[in-house]
Amino acid sequence: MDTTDLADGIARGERRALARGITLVESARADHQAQGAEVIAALPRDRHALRIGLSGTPGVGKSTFIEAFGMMLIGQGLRVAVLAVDPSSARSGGSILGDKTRMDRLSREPGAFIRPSPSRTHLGGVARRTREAVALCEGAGFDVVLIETVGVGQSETVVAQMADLFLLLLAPAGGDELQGVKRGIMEMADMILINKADGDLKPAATRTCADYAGALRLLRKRPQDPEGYPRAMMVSALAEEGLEAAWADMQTLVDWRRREGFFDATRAAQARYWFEEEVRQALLSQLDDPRVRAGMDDLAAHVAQGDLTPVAAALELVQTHLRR
Ligand SMILES: Nc1nc2c(ncn2[C@@H]2O[C@H](COP(=O)(O)OP(=O)(O)OP(=O)(O)O)[C@@H](O)[C@H]2O)c(=O)[nH]1
Ligand SMILES: [Mg+2]
Repeated sequence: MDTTDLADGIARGERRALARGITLVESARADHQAQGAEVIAALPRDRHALRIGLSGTPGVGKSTFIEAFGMMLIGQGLRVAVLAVDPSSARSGGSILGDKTRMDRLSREPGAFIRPSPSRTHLGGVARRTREAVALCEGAGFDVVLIETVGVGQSETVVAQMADLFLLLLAPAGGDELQGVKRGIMEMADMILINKADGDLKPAATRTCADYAGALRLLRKRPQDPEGYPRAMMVSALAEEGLEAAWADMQTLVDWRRREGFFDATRAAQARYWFEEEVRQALLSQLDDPRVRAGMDDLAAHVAQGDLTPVAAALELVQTHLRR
């Protein structure tokens, strides 16, 4: 495989080349991953997409929103890529098929690219693959990269750490309680979108939106936010309402952050974070080496017999068995 040809194809915006590039970075094979890295290195560096992270629990309307929001962006002449981070192996091919039908219009647009999540991989691997897929989409000249994740546990953090904007999609709540959204996730959100604000659900959506607007005001002010952000607003992905307003507010926020230097500062901080994360992963992966494993088992036996303290044994392992 000629990685230069592939990179050229991606840089020309060819979707098939992009799909092949993503397949390389998603592969479990080391040689494929190395080729993928070569492709990324050969891409033009002056292209930058707006990276938008989107999270929400199953059924809140993420796919419907992405379809409608994506079509609106396409209508404005923008090219849109959609990636997904899905760490749970529980989600089967059924959801991906479901997504294909829910994103039917978008998937047929020449200016759009939709890539379902690689399944059955652990979160550490998913994070790297998704970042590389984002880099490939940027190199292919997409204007907006939407990174979707289902709101379960850690994946929001992963997505928020690779996005310029992080959106939380919520459904209208029945009661007056704040749908058990974890504080940590609220604190990551730049905008909370109350979806399904249509028909019978409109009054509940209005209440939910007010509740979250209030909750957001109570959070500690973040330096990267202008007055009025993070904000909560209502949308209907199904009725295609509120999407332009949401996009306008996103652009206001991004423009402000660019002017004030927070946009670049956040990307720099994210790059640092991922560097450190890669170091952690590389160190951890050394523990999978059979010789290290054997040394560890040996030391563990001594620890179990009481010949060595856990601390002393750990130090010995690090000093004698790990590559330095
Ligand atoms: N009334 C109303 N229904 C909506 C809206 N958006 C989505 N739905 C419906 O909610 C259901 C779930 O929508 P999806 O877009 O599949 O939700 P999702 O968040 O992608 O779900 P998962 O992929 O399972 O995580 C579907 O029946 C949609 O038609 C909306 O704005 N209003
Ligand atoms: Mg979906």
